[in-house]
Amino acid sequence: MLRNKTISLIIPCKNEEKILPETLKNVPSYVDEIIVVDNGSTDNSARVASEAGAIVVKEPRKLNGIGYGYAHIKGIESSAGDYIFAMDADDTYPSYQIKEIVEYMEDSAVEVVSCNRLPLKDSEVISKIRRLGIHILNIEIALLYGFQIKDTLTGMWGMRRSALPKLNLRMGDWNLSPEVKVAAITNKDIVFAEYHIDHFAREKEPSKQQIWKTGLSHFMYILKRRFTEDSHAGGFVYKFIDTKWEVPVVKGHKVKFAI
Ligand SMILES: Nc1nc2c(ncn2[C@@H]2O[C@H](COP(=O)(O)OP(=O)(O)OP(=O)(O)O)[C@@H](O)[C@H]2O)c(=O)[nH]1
Ligand SMILES: [Mg+2]
Repeated sequence: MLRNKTISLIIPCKNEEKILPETLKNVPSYVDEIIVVDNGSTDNSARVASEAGAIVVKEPRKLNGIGYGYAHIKGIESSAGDYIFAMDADDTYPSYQIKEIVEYMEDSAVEVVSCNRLPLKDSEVISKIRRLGIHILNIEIALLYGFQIKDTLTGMWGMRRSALPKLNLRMGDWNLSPEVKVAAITNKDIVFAEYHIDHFAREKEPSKQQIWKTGLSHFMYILKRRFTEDSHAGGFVYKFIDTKWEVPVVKGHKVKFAI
């Protein structure tokens, strides 16, 4: 608990038994509940998590073989905190920064914080090709939505419970990650900000990420979403496709900024 507010931390997990104890050990004691959402692990991740004191929830659903988004959605449904944070199981995100982020949110009107990894202190931590992919998606969002985000794909974020119904998160696969940011940016009732965090290299467990496939899926998701459910949104490209050459201002782009 911080400033009388309870904090839930959701950790999606698939086969991370070697690194999970380290990740959980590093979570500060002011975090009220840690929910590890196991999505079909074939190793001892679930046992390791419950031995470390986490609540373990199972979520079997997958979309195209990936259950990352379903795991987050299940974790949110199972959580009770005033603040809901999320991060990966692979000990690459700084749970020790949750305190400063909550204080920052408490002292401002910010409702959703995306924890931006860039620029990195150690450039080796995310490969060049992945960083290029992140920049391409950042540019895509800037062109389509007129908002400059610095890290579309961070796996760490925090939000007040009040933001949840407004975000309406639905993506079951990896696209939940860009969905969180785009949903927050486009919602006129959500005050969104990025917050610069530390980031570390994945160790002990090998990466199972298929970066080209996932990257293309993100690109298509952001593009499709802009012309379907976000067709009201403004954006740089809009003036080229709107015959009146008007750039609509998205109402409520109040405090969309980065620190
Ligand atoms: N619930 C669930 N979690 C998954 C799934 N695949 C991966 N995860 C977890 O989601 C988080 C992010 O996955 P990562 O493999 O770290 O993805 P990444 O950070 O993009 O790439 P690497 O760290 O290089 O592998 C980790 O905590 C994984 O254990 C899945 O299908 N279901
Ligand atoms: Mg990772």
